[in-house]
Amino acid sequence: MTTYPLYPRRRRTDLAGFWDFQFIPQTILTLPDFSPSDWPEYPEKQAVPGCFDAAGKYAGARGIGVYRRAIQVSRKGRLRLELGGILLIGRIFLDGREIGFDPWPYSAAAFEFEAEAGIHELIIAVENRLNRAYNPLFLPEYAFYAYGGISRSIELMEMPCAEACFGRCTVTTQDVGTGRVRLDIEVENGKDGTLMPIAVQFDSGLAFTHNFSVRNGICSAEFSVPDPKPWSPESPALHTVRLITPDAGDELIERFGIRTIEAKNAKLLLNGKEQTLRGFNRHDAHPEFGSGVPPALMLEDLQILRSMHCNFIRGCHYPQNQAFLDLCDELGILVWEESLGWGNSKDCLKDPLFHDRQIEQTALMVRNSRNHPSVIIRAFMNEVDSTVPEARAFLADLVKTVKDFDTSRPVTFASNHVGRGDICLDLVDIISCNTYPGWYETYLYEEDCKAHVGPRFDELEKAAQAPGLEDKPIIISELGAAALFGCHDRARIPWSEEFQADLLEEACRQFALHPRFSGLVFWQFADTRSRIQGGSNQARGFNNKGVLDEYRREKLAADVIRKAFAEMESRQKK
Ligand code: ADA
Repeated sequence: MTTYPLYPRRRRTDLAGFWDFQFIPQTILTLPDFSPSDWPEYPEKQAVPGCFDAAGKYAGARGIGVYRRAIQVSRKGRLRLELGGILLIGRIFLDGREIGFDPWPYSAAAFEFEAEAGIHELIIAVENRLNRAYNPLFLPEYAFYAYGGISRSIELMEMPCAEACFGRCTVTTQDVGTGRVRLDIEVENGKDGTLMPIAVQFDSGLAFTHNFSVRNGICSAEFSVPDPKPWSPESPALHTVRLITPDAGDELIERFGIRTIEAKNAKLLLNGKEQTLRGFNRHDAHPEFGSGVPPALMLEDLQILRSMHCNFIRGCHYPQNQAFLDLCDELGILVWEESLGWGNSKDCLKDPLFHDRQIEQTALMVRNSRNHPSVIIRAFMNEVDSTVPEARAFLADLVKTVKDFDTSRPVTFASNHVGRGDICLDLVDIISCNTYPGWYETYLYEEDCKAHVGPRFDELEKAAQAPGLEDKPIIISELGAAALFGCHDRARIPWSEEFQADLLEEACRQFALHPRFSGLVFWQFADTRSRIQGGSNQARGFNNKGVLDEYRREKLAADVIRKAFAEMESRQKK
């Protein structure tokens, strides 16, 4: 599925479809030892995008999925293979020669190579084996299921032979009222210190030529968008900018929204106006498709969230599908996007390969999602052990990675140590609390579990008043309780739909009593498969804290939240 940016003058082939496929179990071979010539038989077919291990013959299998198809190249030259995200890591071969290694699960990444005109054989071998040594980004202890496959879009692009060609153009709002934006255009082969006349057109307005001076391969200037319409959840207006190189050899269209987002005076301000976040954590997952969620399901999820009066999604716990972000832009859903991490310990933080891959994937995420107005928060390292000094240096590196490229959005990480030993909160712009009062933090069978919510919220509010933190907004980034779909109980005991509904209702009530909070983001939207080991808390091998089950059937809590969020929304409008 083609997403923004668009390059109308480049030949672009969507490689989605049914690819030849073979599966090599992890007991036989690991990815570094794979060579296509040793494995010439492809007895099966596999859908791309898709996850080979979600359902069907290879459900639950661990090993290497090898995908093959023919590609057609119209003329000799440079090509770019654009992967929307693979799982977990992959090696890419053209006519038997390796042309790329992709160690960044879920991340959009591009691989360039040269080829002659004609038909070529493309092979992508992806491995879903959990291996700390060479895939430190997805570790065995992560609580959600590690699916495998070419799970997102895949496209082949023939690069222009033109003298200069475009990379991306970053569009940053300078002033919402006047529609002032800054363009930073990446130009390949642009000579530093020279002037480059680039044709610029906003929306369907008049095109004009501007002489940009090239500095470090970037052309920058500010413009006022004609007839500017601000982007907001209530009115998600979008604009486009079309750019054409001097010899008309290349053309780029970026889509953007005119909006600002700030964390200021302990509030979140969207276009200068206080914004309260109402939403859910959402995994990109479904039992039939794994993480290869089809467009129809993305849309359905967003429609359900809308029906619950949500304005926000935390995309847990990895970079989001660009097609999904395009849709959030169009529907006006605010998004927290984070790079892949989960409960990383001190040992992890000391691993140099883990560190480097974290930096690489976070940089990719920030660059890929640069122009989505929906993305208002950048994050990383969910529930890292933020009580240890090693975490400070590590998180500081990640903050720098984001801010070196983009200072226009607040940065955070979801902490499960707020008020309980976190030493890293001063490094980020928003204090984000993962907290489970009445669930993990309770002796479940004897207490009035929901009575724990109020005191915990008091504790979090107090923590946010510590010197140095008092100007930062604070949000509840996770709170939830498990309920088995269809499990009803008159005594409203844990694991029943009634228990979950009561606890989440109390969280909404307490939220209204704690004005210091800027957001309430429940864990989680729908039930999702958890890691194979499951553990005593993961009945059915699922994380059952969804307010919908994995097939998007509502539990009682969904309607409770629908009502509570509707009230919050009308309070905010007043
Ligand atoms: C954590 C974590 C989530 C999920 C949740 C739970 O806080 O961030 O990914 O595992 O707990 O359900 O226990």
